[in-house]
Amino acid sequence: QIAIGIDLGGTQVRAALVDEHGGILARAAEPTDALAGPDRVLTQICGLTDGLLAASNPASVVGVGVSAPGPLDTVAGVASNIPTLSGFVDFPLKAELQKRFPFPVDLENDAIAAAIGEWQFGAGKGLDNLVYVTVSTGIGGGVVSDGRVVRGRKGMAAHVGHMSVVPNGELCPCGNRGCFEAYGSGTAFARRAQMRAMESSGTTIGSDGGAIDSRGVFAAARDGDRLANQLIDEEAEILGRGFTSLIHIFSPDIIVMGGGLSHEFDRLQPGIQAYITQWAMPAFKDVKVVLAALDQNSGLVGAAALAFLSGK
Ligand code: BMX
Ligand code: ZN
Repeated sequence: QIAIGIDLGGTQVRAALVDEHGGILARAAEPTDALAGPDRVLTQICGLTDGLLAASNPASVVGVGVSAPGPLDTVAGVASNIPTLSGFVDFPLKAELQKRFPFPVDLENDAIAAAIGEWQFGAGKGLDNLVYVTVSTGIGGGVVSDGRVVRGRKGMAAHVGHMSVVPNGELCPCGNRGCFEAYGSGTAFARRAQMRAMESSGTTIGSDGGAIDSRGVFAAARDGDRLANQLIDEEAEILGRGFTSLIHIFSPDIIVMGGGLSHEFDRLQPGIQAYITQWAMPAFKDVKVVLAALDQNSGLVGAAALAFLSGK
């Protein structure tokens, strides 16, 4: 038995045939035609899956799981407004997908899909309680509690990036100020690096005149740049503070960190863990932050896992 996983993102549409153990049997991807509207994007999804199915001709497909950027009402199956994909406004994504596939279609918010992938096949395999956090352009989350996926009203639970952490703080893309995402995301980290590099002398950050991104800051830190190392320590503290709140709220066995910034997990982890050890309440201090095991495939494989889970 196999399932089809689709990861619809603002930059790439990816599709994979996945087996019951989370193994990727075949995969295909292309840049999302993000400005062309839903019809074109749905055609892309079908084109990729048709190609995969034609090439491997699997005996039985249990279903198609689709991960898409939130907030997505997965109960109604409607995308109310996907900022990175034009025309996805009050769009009945699930029904439109179902029209095009002869298999059952499941829809999931991207970070919840990634949490499911890590839970079923990755860093959280065999555990009943985990919080997955993606630290990337924004900060997203997914929660498994008591062996069940927490979906909440409209299937939009675990938007952990929008916990307010600073009164009247930095403006967040959601419109509020002071959200965890506005401080801890890769975007926020790069912006802070940019500002502080301008104010300080003796740093190599931005010295080549190019745009400052988080990768460059980590590279500078490895070369011994003091400001870069300080910025990273601060980022680890911000993440540690947010994760500590999540630990208190959900009492997970582990926190799984994914997303672009998790590529620097080894550098960030000690600071994050130190924050938790210092500030979590005594009974929570031993909760570990671990790296997502499926890397950028958590959502893709998690989407496919939806099909297996709903078949049970
Ligand atoms: C935002 C929100 C979440 C998402 C998170 C991480 C939108 C479009 N997205 O908080 O639904 O999970 O960003 O997104 O409002 P990423 O693109 O950084 O992975
Ligand atoms: Zn916000």
